[in-house]
Amino acid sequence: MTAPVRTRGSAELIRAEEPVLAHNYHPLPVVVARAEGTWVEDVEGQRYLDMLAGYSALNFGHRHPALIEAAHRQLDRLTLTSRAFHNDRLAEFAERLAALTGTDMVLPMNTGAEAVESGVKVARKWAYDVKGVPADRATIVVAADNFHGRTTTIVSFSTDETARRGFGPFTPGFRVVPYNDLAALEAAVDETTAAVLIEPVQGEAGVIIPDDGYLAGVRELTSRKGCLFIADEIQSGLGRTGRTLAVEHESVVPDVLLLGKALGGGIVPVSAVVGRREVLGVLHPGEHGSTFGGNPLAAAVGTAVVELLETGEFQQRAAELGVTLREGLTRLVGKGVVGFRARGLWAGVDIDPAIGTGREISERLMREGVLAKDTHGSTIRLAPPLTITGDELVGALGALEKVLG
Ligand code: IF1
Repeated sequence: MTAPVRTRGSAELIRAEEPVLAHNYHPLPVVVARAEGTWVEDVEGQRYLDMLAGYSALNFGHRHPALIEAAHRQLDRLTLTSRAFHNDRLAEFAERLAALTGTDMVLPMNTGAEAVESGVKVARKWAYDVKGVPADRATIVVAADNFHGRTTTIVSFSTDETARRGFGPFTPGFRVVPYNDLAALEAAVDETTAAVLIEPVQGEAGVIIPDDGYLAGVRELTSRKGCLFIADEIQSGLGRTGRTLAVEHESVVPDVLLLGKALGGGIVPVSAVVGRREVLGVLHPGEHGSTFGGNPLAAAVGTAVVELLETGEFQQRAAELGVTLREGLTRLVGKGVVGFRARGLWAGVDIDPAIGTGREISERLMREGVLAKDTHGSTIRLAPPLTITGDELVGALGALEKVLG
């Protein structure tokens, strides 16, 4: 007889984690046991509206039926081959992702950080093999207050001391300039520059939206100076801002796009570097790889995600409900909200510090049945699944108004 499933309560489970789980997070005191759509349920059966959506990994809500069906179907056929062999899912995933993003070539990876690391390696190799930069001299220009992941090379170019402290020595070859500053970027790009790597909207920094024209300016500058424009759309992409890609708000086409999070539908880690064949074509057999990159389960789920995005329905929903989000936040300015930035179903909301820290506001929202997360200081991030209904969104805004009152 199989052992009965031991159902420990939330408090007991939180206590049980303490001695055995690394303390690299400070989670809200909620223990989620099941979820569907925009709602999660804790161990005691208490329901919460999810306004974080896995930091934009759950754009299609928890356990979207089409994605779960694709996963179940593939689980019953084939889950992993490694890329030592072909599998029957990968071609369609690559074809449809390239078509969705308007690119020629796809490098399938797993996590966002792996896509960023792969983008750095491809840009450097392009600089040596195509642009002619002398060996080991390539530079990549990034923005201050960036967030691109947690690996040692990526935190090498972070400007967040908490993300860097204790992890040196760091990878050289990166230059940091202020975000949203084309003059500074112009001064930093020279003949050694392989690429400019930026987020079209800076997520962790607090949903920082650049001035109109900035992305177009980066595109013009990188084209003129002969280096690559790499857009990290891992958080901003795949419908979040009301478009398939956030760069579409300025009709800009980067050379390389980094995708992740929602590409795996909130089911399996799926990321990808997509771009022009001239760039991704610098990789040859044996030069880069990953055990799980492009695995058939990831490809099957990734294809189902692309299929959801091909209709434009989720992008439309984010754009339309983004109006409700903006209107609701505008009404709260002066009532505890000192300012906000919003694009599509994504907002960074600056709370009056006198009312509380972002963490304290998140804890109060939790008690109102809404899960959200602070970024820094007194800023909270709102990024619900794109499946949220207008009524649910209005309810979440009502909860925010209540906790600010
Ligand atoms: C954590 C932050 C968000 C990302 C962008 C690459 C990655 C991320 C623009 C790396 C990942 C995650 C990491 C996660 C929380 C979350 C986060 F708060 F950390 F900064 F979203 F803003 N590029 N962001 O946002 O992707 O390797 O994680 O798959 O580290 O706590 P990953």
